[in-house]
Amino acid sequence: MAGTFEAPEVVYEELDVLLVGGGMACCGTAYEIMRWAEALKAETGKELKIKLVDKAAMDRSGAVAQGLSAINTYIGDKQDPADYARMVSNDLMGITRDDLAYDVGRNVDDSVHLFEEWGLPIWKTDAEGVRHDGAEAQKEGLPALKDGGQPVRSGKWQIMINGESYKWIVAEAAKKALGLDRIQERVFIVHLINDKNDPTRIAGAAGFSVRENKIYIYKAKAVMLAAGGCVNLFRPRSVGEGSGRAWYPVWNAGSTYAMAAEAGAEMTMMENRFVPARFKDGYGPVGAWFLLFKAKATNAYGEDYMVKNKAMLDDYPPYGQAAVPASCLRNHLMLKEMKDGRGPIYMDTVTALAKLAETLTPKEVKHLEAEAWEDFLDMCIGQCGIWVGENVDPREKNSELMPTEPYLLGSHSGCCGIWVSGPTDVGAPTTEEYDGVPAHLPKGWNWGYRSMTTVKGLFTAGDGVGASGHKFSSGSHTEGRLAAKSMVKYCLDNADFSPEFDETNEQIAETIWRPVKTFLTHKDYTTAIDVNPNYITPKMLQMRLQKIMDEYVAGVATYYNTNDKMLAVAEEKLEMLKEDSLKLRAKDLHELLRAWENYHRILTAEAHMKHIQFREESRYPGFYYRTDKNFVDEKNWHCFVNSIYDKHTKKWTCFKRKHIDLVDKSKLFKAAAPH
Ligand code: SFD
Ligand code: AMP
Repeated sequence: MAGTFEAPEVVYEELDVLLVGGGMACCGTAYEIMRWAEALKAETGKELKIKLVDKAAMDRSGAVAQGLSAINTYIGDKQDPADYARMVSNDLMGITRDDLAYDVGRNVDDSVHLFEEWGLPIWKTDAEGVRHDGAEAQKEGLPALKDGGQPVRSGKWQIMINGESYKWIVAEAAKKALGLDRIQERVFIVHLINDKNDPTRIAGAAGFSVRENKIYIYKAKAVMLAAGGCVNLFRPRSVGEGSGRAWYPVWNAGSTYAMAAEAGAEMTMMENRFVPARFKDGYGPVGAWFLLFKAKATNAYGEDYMVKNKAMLDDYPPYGQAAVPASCLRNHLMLKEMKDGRGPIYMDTVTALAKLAETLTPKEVKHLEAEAWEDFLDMCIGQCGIWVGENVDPREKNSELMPTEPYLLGSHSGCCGIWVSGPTDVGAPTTEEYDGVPAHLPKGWNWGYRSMTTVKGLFTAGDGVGASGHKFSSGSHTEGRLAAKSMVKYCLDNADFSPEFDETNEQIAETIWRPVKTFLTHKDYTTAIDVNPNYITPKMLQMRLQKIMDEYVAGVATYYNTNDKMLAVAEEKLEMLKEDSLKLRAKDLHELLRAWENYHRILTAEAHMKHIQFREESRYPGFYYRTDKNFVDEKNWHCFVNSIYDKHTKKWTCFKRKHIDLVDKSKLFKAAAPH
């Protein structure tokens, strides 16, 4: 019977594997898992019941929705995975898991080759050294990457694509592999469910349809949780008519981090954040400008702050000595100019394009100019609107850059996320053993199944995996694929396990629908639907969260500064906000979505605040500063900060985990510096 808003239908399904999310990572899992599931069926006759649920429509869901114009991780034949692990570590101030980065590095090209096979046009350099965009390269029949075709590199790790339809292409392959019957779109997962008999094990997940009055409850042995990063937990720079614009997608609402934490998974590096420098107001990407067009950013007086403020890098040995300073340090040098009143900051597009015209043919220049527009059209259409609206011709007028509000993510230039089990064959063999197999990784880095969290049966990938950033679209897909294989193995090894929920179906349904009930119970108390002492609207709650984070947890309002006292204020206010979230109202399904997204944001924000509070240093200058501990303290804090949340007491416990380099990092630094 179809449900009503007052009494939703409850749909219950028993599965072996549930995939939560339909972005790059889950598309990777979806593509890969069927191969292993079919092999399992051939061998044992057992058919795994698999389902993917996405809160949106896979063709355009997740961070790649608008498309991209570069694949930021492609190793190619001139570098190796260890170089990649080194770069990842350097950009994230030395604290990343080399095992995870190396594993992505040695597998990522295979995903890129698949994208090309599925039809993604990739720019190529021909035998004469002439560049062809993706469409032209296809038309000219230039060799595929896997057959030795040479990509056009925008940077050392990045390759150019014609990527407006990137997500369509990747989703199509995932859908084809999985089959449409195994996909349920427009279902928002609200929380994961633990096993009744073993709280450290996963038993399923529950959510609701954002189109129909239906609650979905899934029982599953293994769950892939890859629901992206977290946006809009800080007050954004965009206000008024620009409100809603952000750099990372607003629909990535911290679901991955919040749900994993509530299920008891160990989190890692939740203090890390990404504050991208972006074209002001439109949030347009800068990578192509810096790397492909070789543009420089300057202060208002035309001075290159990377040169002018270079000495500031010496405050951060050894990271300051790296050939390419970390993204946060680049921000650090930029912020100096802004704070000292020498803003605005500009991307010097005029000089860059004029310089290119000196060496390129007119046809090539025309093509690059078109690419400057297409870069935005591919992945940030709003920025084109601003260029058009403000009469910007990049050959004649420079554009302002601005450091944005902070974002939490684990796949782009950030590394917050969940602590996962690493590969079994990376690192030096140790004397430890795991289930009789000699261990390769430091203690606590591997517990058998690649990409499994510390909750048995719960896996993650992409933005979900902590301590290993710079995976981007291709690396996230790769991680999804790597997890697929171990998820099938987990199901095989746990064939006799039958999950039991630690809460009843009635309790689950009641929790999910609580904001609706709150609304229906109290709506007639006032005549103005949004003004009511008995409930809080999702929008109001979001503003309250953003204000707390902005003003006390190093948002743009304080130039990314915070201190122990401000964090203590935030701690108290967030706790009260979490309490008040029980009063969220939902007047329709759209608000129900917003209500739960904001609940996920609160938990993510709380984790971020607690980790910054615990780490008594400023590990990421330019992303945030603890003014009471405004230094990088290699001696005491060259370590992971991990945490566990207790869903019953609603308390976080933070602790240190030892960091070990598996790849030699000395190559990174020009001068030998103490490490
Ligand atoms: O210009 C639920 N990214 C770039 N990657 C590149 O390779 N090249 C670039 O050029 C990149 N750039 C870039 C990028 C992203 C954005 C937004 C811009 C520019 C403007 C990064 C990648 O896009 C990113 O690394 C990956 O997409 C991460 O993959 P993944 O799978 O971890 O996240 P996702 O793709 O966002 O997917 C999330 C999915 O979860 C769903 N979802 N489903 C059910 N229940 C819930 N509660 C859910 N919550 C979320 C979503 O719908 C989605 O399907 S540039 O900056 O460098
Ligand atoms: P972005 O557009 O800033 O997201 O960057 C896209 C890619 O270019 C990412 O791999 C970044 O790490 C890299 N990148 C961006 N700006 C710079 C820069 N100034 N120097 C080196 N790499 C950069």
